[in-house]
Amino acid sequence: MTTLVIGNKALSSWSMRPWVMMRTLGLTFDERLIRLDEPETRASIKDESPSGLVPCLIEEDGTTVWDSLAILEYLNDTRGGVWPEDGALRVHARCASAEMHSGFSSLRGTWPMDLTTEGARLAVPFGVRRDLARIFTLWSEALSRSAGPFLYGEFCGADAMFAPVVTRIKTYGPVAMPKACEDYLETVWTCPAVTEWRAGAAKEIEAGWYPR
Ligand SMILES: N[C@@H](CCC(=O)N[C@@H](CS)C(=O)NCC(=O)O)C(=O)O
Repeated sequence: MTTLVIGNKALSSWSMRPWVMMRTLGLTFDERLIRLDEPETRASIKDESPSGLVPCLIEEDGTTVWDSLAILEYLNDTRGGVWPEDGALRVHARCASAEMHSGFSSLRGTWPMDLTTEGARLAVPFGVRRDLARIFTLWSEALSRSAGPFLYGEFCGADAMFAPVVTRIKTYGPVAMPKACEDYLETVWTCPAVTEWRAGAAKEIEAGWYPR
């Protein structure tokens, strides 16, 4: 069976992306969770993933895909359904996903995904504000082209890429944004795959993984 190697559900934003996509596509896969920030984390991940990072998808035939966006592209090639069918929407979705993958470093660095601290209400420094403004522009463009409820209509790879932005805003916000973006935020936060991921994070908290 296909295996997806991931990190903690409360913390690993890059793992969340392919996981929610695979769940939404209804794919059957084994999940192998390696706890981050433990003395043996690096060695355990290195046994599975050539980059020493999660996520990493491993097929039964040994095919190994070790990067979140590469996993989405691989899933699209092998299973289909990751990107919108409409060509213009597909280009936009891929550009938005690439921009998320390579950019928004202030948002990612200052507001790390952390589902253990819901309601943390951090300050919104300039870099975060600038990144969020660009993200809301992207979301607004996509939603006006597709009419929602997800960025390009149905849940697709771009929604998976932005899902950890939704959780960050839920954790550290509120943040003012256009109404269409607010609706989108709730759509992602409550969709089945993201709800299931959050339930997994809640179990980690209950199990005492994050002592205060
Ligand atoms: N560009 C990579 C980034 C992967 C990444 O940074 N993963 C983090 C967890 S979210 C990791 O594996 N960290 C290993 C560690 O903390 O030892 C991707 O898109 O998959």
